[in-house]
Formats: sequence, structure tokens, C-alpha cells
Amino acid sequence: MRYLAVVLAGCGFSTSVSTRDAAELDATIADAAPDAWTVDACPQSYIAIGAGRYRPIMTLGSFWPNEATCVADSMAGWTHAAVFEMLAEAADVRAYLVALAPTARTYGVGAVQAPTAMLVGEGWVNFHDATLDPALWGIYAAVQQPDDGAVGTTASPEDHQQNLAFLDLDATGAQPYLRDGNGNGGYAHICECDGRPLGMTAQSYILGDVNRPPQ
Ligand SMILES: [Ca+2]
Ligand SMILES: [Ca+2]
Repeated sequence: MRYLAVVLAGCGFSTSVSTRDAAELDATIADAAPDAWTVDACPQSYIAIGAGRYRPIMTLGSFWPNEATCVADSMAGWTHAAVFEMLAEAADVRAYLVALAPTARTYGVGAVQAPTAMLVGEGWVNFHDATLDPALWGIYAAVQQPDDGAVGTTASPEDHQQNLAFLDLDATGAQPYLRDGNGNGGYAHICECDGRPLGMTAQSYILGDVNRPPQ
């Protein structure tokens, strides 16, 4: 990576990019972590869960300041909300948190829905700009997620009440991991350090979320 710094100051997101050209930047973001990078380079506050490195934020708050805290952990852009690229990764993190028996039950993770989506299950990407694995969605309050609130079915029209994803320890079902939520208060967060920056598409979706408070 030539140089990429993503800075989220307070609740505001701003991006500073210095690179040879946009095409190179796009290629960099699509890549996995740099070859020389290892988890040993992560901040020491990040703990090993499975093969990854994570840091829970147990203090309840809104999604956006929690995410800014994650991103601020690494000046190199290696940290952001956890991106579950395999079901086993979600299972490992969930098991770790369940064992703590925490008061906090709902953890912001690295997935966001396109502000232009027309269906509740449409347009979800993870924070590395890949299509979110729909198998990660659990059942919450007896309703299959995502439900964009209380509309009750993934086929319902989308009206953008809930465009962020959360690992909810009270989710059920065969894959009891994610539910959608609005991000406005009452959420813990799970940060990940994986040597890769927050994707540009994900960042644009976060900025375009109608539930994000005015800056
Ligand atoms: Ca939604
Ligand atoms: Ca929901």
C-alpha cells in the first residue's frame, strides 16, 4: 500500500488519501492484507480470538462514534468494526463474547446496507466492500433478519429504518449472528485489526445512512 489514511474524527468521517492514482487505490483496497503484515502489528489492546485480533467496546453508545474509536486505534488503517468473512469467524467471536456473560448484548460489526436498496436483504456489503454473506443473519425477536425494523420479512420494501448490522448475543436460529439495527444508541461494538482499511463503498454507505446524526 502506497499510503492510505482514513480518519474518523469524532462522529465525522473524513478521508485523506495520497496515492499515485485512483485505479491503484482501488486495486489496493480489493487486495488482502499486505504480504508483510501480520497480526503481531496490531495494537496490543486487540486480543486473539481464533486467528484474528479483536477489541470489544462494552460501553454502550451509537454506532458512529464507536466506529470512529475503532478506526482511531490504527493510524495505518488496519482497524474497523469486525468483518466476518466466514461463518466460523462469527462463531468464534460470538462464543468469546457469550463466555463473558456481558450486560452488553448487541455489538456493531462491519456491514452496512446501500442507501438506495429497495429490499431489506438487498445491497449489504461488509467493510471490505464484499457482498455480505446472507447466511450470517440470525433470527431476532422471532423475526428473521434483516427486517429493517418490524416489517417482518426479507421480501418487504426497504424504508431504511435499519441499515447497519450487529452481532446480537440474543439472536437465535441456525446461524445466530447478525441482525440489522439503526445505530442510534445502546450498542456495544466489536473492532477488528486485519491490516486492511475500511472500504470506500462501505464508507460511502455509512455516510449516506439516513439514520446517521447530522454532523
Ligand atoms: Ca434497511
Ligand atoms: Ca432488525
